Amino acid sequence: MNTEKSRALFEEARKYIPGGVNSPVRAFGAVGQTPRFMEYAKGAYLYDADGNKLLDYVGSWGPAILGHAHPEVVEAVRDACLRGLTFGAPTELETELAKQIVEAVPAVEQVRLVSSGTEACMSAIRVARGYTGREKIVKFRGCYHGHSDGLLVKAGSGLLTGSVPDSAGVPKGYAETTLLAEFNDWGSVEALFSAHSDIAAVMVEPVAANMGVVPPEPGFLEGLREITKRHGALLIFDEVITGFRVSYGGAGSYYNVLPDLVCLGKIVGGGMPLAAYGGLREIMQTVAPLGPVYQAGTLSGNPVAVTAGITTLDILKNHPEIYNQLEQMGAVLEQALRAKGLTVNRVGSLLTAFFTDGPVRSYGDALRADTDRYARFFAHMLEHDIYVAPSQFEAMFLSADHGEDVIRRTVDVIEAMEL
Ligand code: KE4
Repeated sequence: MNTEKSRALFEEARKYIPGGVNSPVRAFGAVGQTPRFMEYAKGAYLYDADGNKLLDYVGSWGPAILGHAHPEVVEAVRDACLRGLTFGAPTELETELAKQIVEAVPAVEQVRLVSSGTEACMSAIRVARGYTGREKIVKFRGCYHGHSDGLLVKAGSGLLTGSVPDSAGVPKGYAETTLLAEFNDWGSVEALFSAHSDIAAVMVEPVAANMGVVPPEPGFLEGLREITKRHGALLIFDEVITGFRVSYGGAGSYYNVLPDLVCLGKIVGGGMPLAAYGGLREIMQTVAPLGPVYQAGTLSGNPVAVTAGITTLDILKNHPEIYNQLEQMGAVLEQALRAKGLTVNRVGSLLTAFFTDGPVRSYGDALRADTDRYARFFAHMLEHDIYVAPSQFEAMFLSADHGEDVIRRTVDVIEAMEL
């Protein structure tokens, strides 16, 4: 595969951008390759600067559930641009998207639109602290909720990829108010509630996807719901990945567990910089200008990004067969990877192949994966023009454009793999 142009572009980028990328996981550090610089994308494919056509299983880390450059979304965004990019004033469009989210996500009675998943999670934590008057939060080792200071403690995603789960620059005080539990280990949560009476909230990815995909064990989410209720703490589902991914109603609907607050991102913005947090009306009334919890944003709810979100959710709502297709294609891919002796965790169109023996049901299990073998898997797939996540601790994402022919070709490449 010719990568000359990407190499040159990467060298130039590194002169002006730290690491040559605007988000660390894109640098391909864990797989020891030159990141491919993309020129455009369409459907299930990315087209890089060297003219390589790559079958995409990253999907921009989740947003591209309809495939890249869906014609209806692109047309709606183009029309919105012609009416102005941002007003800094309320629009009817924001109410329309807010209503779609409220109607889709059971726990959400009111919602605030923001510009990134990080902002959504950071704001939800502030609301939980403002609403309960308590300071401490519980997160799970290996879960990632964006890069706000208090949540960058033993985080997943790019931190795990670089095997440094704590960031420099986070004041000690933040780390002291962030308590760590083990995903799928309800006892580790109970121990924290026994030791701390001032826990404001438990934040969890209902399907962990930043240590690789690790689904909740039966009863785990229900257990978090019970213990937070019992102790007067809030349960926050970070559905930035799972929202509108594992089902139209997200993981709360899929597992029938109702949190108090929900964070959304990626799909909800249709690929544009848009995210959201929302929950019970009583809790959301604490948000300014109504209540004492301040949160704001120049580009929050801007009409172009909101239009992309509205159009995307409309298509997903009006075509529920998309989720059936995603489930079926995900199952075929899972089977092919299992046949190679890999441990595969999957929920619908979200999956990870772990290079390890035995089940992966926790952060500790995930850490035992052989990242060198994963790097060889990555190289094998890329040699066959298939683009998977450049890290063992991320997920594969399918889209509505990953039809049978695409999956069949992927299965053939997997079957030919010798790792
Ligand atoms: P953003 O700030 O990147 O929009 O969202 C942060 C975030 C919050 N919550 C969850 C569950 C997330 O997965 C993310 C971001 N996901 C990563 C990939 N695992 C984004 C990719 C990147 O950092 O470049």
